[in-house]
Amino acid sequence: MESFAVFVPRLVPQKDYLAPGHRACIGCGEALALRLVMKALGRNVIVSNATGCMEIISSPFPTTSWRVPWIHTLFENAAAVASGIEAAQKIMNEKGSRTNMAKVVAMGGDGATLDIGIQALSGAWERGHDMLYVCFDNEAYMNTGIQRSSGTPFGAATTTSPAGKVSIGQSTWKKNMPSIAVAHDIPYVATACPSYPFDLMEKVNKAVATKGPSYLHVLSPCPTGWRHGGDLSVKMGRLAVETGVFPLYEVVNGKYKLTVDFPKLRPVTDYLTPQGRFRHLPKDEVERIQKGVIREYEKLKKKVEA
Ligand SMILES: Cc1ncc(C[n+]2csc(CCOP(=O)(O)OP(=O)(O)O)c2C)c(N)n1
Ligand code: SF4
Ligand SMILES: [Mg+2]
Repeated sequence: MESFAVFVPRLVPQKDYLAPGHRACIGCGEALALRLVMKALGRNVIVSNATGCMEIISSPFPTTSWRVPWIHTLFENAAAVASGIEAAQKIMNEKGSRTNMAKVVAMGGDGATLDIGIQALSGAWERGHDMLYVCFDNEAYMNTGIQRSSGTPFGAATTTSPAGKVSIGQSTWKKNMPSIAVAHDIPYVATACPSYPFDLMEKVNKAVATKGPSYLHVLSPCPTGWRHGGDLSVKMGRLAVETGVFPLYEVVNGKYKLTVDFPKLRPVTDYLTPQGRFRHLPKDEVERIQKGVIREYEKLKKKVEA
């Protein structure tokens, strides 16, 4: 008997809550990620947005790309502002002056999240606010000129970790922010990438349906800072996942699950070679990165199997 593959249509919501016409660079993976996050969130949301590329490109006075209530916060306090919004809504609801409870979402770049805003975020998680925090990780302080952050990967050249005779670029390993979130014992933590749009949107939906704090760490390819063609952003995200550099997983109440897995990882050179920020790396440093990626992937697999 002939067998037919069952075609299951998966539809992306048509409505955009981040309007087009913003000023992101051509091929910006972070703007694509934000657009998908906003599609999944829908209209009933209040956004607290740290200073960074996504705030800069979306709100040049007197215009705005935001079709939902949106607050531009400082670089360091998006999570604190979101905590206040969530607490205020709760009180208003208890007193009967507000019955429509909007989803509360804070967002920021890797600099805003892993470095300068980590204290505000850790406090919000410890207090247990019912809110989602989304980190758009393009692995450097991009909007101010590609300075390194603690999210910049080992070996990458940035303007403050330049590659040259005495330096191979970033000399430290990327901070593992999802693990830091898990260590706070919050109920939902996940990694995502706009190159896997359905996986990303499903995680947004799960995160906001979770009672309590949730965290989404989104790898966001940045052609300007990573120095690859604007047409390669989606491919770069896919290669990050297929090489094991950025695995896609979720942690629900402490239980790890890979949401995309491969029987065999591709070599990291597939991911590193097309990017100008890694082009200076000698063979032995590439091998060091390859070993580091396999080591981390195996550690993650053990957590999944535990
Ligand atoms: C206290 C403070 N220090 C520095 C800045 C300048 N500043 C604004 S955004 C930014 C970098 C943002 O980097 P990131 O959070 O990674 O977002 P990206 O631009 O990469 O999306 C910096 C250094 C600031 N606004 N406030
Ligand atoms: S610098 Fe990078 S993240 Fe920022 S708007 Fe340009 S491509 Fe996007
Ligand atoms: Mg950044």
